[in-house]
Amino acid sequence: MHELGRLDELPQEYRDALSARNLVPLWPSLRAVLPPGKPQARTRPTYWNYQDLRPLLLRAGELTPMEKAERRVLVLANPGHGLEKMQASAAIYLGMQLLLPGEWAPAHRHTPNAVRMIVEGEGAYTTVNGEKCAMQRGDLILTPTGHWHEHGHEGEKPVVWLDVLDLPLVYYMEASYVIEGRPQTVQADSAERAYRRGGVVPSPVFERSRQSHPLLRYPWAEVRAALQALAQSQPDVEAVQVAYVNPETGADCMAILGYSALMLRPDETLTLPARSCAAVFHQIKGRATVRIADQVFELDDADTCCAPGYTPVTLANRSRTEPAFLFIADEAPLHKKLGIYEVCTEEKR
Ligand code: 1HN
Repeated sequence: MHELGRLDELPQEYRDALSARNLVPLWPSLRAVLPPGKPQARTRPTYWNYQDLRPLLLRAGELTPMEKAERRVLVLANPGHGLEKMQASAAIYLGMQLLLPGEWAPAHRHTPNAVRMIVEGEGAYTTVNGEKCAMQRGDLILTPTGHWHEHGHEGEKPVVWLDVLDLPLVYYMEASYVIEGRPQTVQADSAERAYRRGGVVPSPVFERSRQSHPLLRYPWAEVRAALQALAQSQPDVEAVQVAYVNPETGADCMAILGYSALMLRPDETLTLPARSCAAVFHQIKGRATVRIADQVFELDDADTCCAPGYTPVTLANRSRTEPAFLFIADEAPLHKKLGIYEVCTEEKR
């Protein structure tokens, strides 16, 4: 690929004349916006150790009362994007949120989609459009775009969860905003009971659910049981992985980011093919080694790391006796909708 003309090769009066008319020559920047063979990722392989950040999060609980925070969060920011951008990847935002006993995070709704993966503690809940969702370690709770949500805590010890949002994308689209609300009235029943078992959905004679997000809480006990059953029933399956889906349609549970849980059998090593989308790996339980390009991260309980797109990722269980469970968030639904999704089978030049 030959070199193109540089900006400094153009006469200053010509450049000034262009700028004055809001015009820009393409050729000095063409290689930057269209690099050969493979994108130039800002997203860097990055790792956050939970035991290391936990005291700082608890300290935020002493330094900043809820009234002054609304959401008490330490953002897991990727240095490749600049910390102030609060991005883990191009489309993914990650944050560790702390709620102390008796505290309450007021109701609001916003355009970015959020999910929460519960990390530690008991007795907290999120109410989403009137449905009170208990928060227990490993549970996944959805807060889709436009849904009212507030958090409360009736337990005794601090509760922490990982927030995953598509905020960077929605913000970039100039579509990010919030509406404040009043405390929600809690409904008597939950969708979780209506969608008690996969493969069987409520089917009234007249019509099926038209809700875009019929199920809001995916309890860890059920997801873990599904993984263990899959590992037992299909010992040859390449990856013991389940996707969090809409039980009515089987499609990704959220429109922009995809969510799944993966079990590494004792001693197992698994190489995920490079895909166009970035991904986040969060250790629900166990000890996994995550190799991303030339970086190696040793994940323990509640540790998190992120990988840029177009990069193979190798996961290895460090235990010879216990399974390791990972929660994965990726940008695959977004890439598929945009038509830019790729599984990279051969090495990019
Ligand atoms: C938000 O609404 C929550 O509701 C957490 O818990 C993190 C980060 C950015 C924008 C909105 C929450 C958030 C957020």
